[in-house]
Amino acid sequence: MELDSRLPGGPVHRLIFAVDIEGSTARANPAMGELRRILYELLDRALEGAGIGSRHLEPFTDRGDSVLILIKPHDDVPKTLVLGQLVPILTALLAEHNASVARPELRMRLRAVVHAGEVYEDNKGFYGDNLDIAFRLLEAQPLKKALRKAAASPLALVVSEEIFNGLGQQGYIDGASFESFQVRASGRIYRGWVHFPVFEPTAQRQNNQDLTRVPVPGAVLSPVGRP
Ligand SMILES: Nc1nc2c(ncn2[C@@H]2O[C@H](COP(=O)(O)OP(=O)(O)OP(=O)(O)O)[C@@H](O)[C@H]2O)c(=O)[nH]1
Ligand SMILES: [Mg+2]
Repeated sequence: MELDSRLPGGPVHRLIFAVDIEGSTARANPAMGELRRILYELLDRALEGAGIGSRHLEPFTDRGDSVLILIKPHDDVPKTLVLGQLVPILTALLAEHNASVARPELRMRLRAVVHAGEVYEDNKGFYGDNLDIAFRLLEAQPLKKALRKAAASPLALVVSEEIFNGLGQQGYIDGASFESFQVRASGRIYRGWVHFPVFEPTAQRQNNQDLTRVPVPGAVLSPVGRP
């Protein structure tokens, strides 16, 4: 079969990570503006803490109260690093932020999704069925409900079946700490696996900084390695 050379950019394989603020439409615009500033700051700090730099990343896609981050295939950034470092660090930073702000409207809870697959790009941005799946999972009612019920957790993570199976079968995640639900995307049923990351305070993590490639105590994964 001949590929259509007019098709721009793609498919290329990317690790898909996206977050969405819970209840953003209940905020007034000034608070939302502040939350957006905080969200980007925490994402930058979490990425830096996990050792994920601009050379690994596509430009962020802004979605109002949500950000899409696409990570290029790179030996330095295995999926285990995203689940074992990026997500727990972001969760810890959120918890610290929420504990430090007096105004309740500036507290922030996030839903996060991790998926991987081929994506397409044109001069307006990225698209494709794998992004549809990731955002169906991120917007799914069972995930929203799970976060509402978990009042003490600042972040609910959903991983796609591919991620769950890939890492679970290799023993990188504790499958018993994930619960599944189903969504429909592109005419098919997809399963998502929800997890509430356990995290450690930043101070403790900084003490462990020379151990960045070693399992974080209480993080999603054990051990951190390459899938
Ligand atoms: N700028 C921009 N805004 C968007 C985009 N997609 C959605 N929005 C806006 O983002 C806001 C938040 O949407 P939701 O996440 O569905 O609303 P929410 O109140 O946070 O609800 P939950 O996330 O379900 O708790 C809405 O005001 C949308 O109009 C986008 O791609 N760009
Ligand atoms: Mg939202």
